[in-house]
Amino acid sequence: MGNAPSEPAPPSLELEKPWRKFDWRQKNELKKRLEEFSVSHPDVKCINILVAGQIGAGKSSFINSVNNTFQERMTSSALVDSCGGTSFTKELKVHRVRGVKGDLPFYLSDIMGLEAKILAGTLPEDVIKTIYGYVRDEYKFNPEMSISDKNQDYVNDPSLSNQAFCLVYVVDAKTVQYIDQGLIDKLKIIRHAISHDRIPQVIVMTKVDEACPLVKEDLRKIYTSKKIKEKMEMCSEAIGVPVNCIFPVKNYCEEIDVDDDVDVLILKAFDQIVNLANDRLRDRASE
Ligand SMILES: Nc1nc2c(ncn2[C@@H]2O[C@H](COP(=O)(O)OP(=O)(O)O)[C@@H](O)[C@H]2O)c(=O)[nH]1
Ligand SMILES: [Mg+2]
Repeated sequence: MGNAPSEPAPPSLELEKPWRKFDWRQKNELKKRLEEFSVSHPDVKCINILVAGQIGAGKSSFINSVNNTFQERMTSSALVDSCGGTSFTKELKVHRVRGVKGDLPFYLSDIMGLEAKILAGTLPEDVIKTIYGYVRDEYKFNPEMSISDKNQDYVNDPSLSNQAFCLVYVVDAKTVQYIDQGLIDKLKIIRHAISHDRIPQVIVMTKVDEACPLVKEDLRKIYTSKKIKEKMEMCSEAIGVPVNCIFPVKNYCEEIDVDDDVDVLILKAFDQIVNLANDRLRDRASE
């Protein structure tokens, strides 16, 4: 009786070379640049960014993670829903990005979850109206009816400062393969409405730690993980956004201290978001 033939080694989950070049030492440089950021339009003091996505995708956690990075501690300005289920954020909530040395010139607006069913979550019309600045902070969305100009929270004549100059769509890496057609259709309506205005769109893909065991163990494997690369491609195909506009991140959730690797991924995504928004504002200034 000889030895049983050894089982073939399982295929590796890791690529030899990273699929995206990434400098893990750029945290301080990115942070400094964002802390000293100046808005490219003379009439706009702060850039508004709208954060949309499905319930539980990690929108509120992303907003908190951006603040944690700049404040160098855990913050909880956006309430995180750890129970799942229905959307915790039922109203528009605008969050200022704050740093240790003072406020930064950015607002992140947290919007109620966008759901696949026609009458669930925010209506696409409400997302579009929010992007164009027609919806006041703390407006409670009605999933059955879009806000009308009769509503006291309707801004009749929004200024450039009320408008959002980047739409961030938050997607959960664990569930990208199950993105529902109903949701894709809702997103199409939104993208169609804002694309002629060239409002940039970025996808933040969260929960990379839960989507890949390698990454859970070591976040630096995010760009050598086959699984994450696959998820990014699926996401790009389903939503129709190029891979270079998708940023994988791990949000702060269980930590009690900030971490350089978590920070640098969050900062890279945020840097790209504000630069795209600022480019659009610069164009608006010359139109
Ligand atoms: N492991 C992990 N959990 C996350 C991440 N982002 C969010 N979560 C968890 O996912 C749940 C929903 O997050 P939340 O921010 O409330 O989602 P929202 O409904 O889109 O605002 C919470 O339990 C979070 O702690 C992440 O990157 N990794
Ligand atoms: Mg939320």
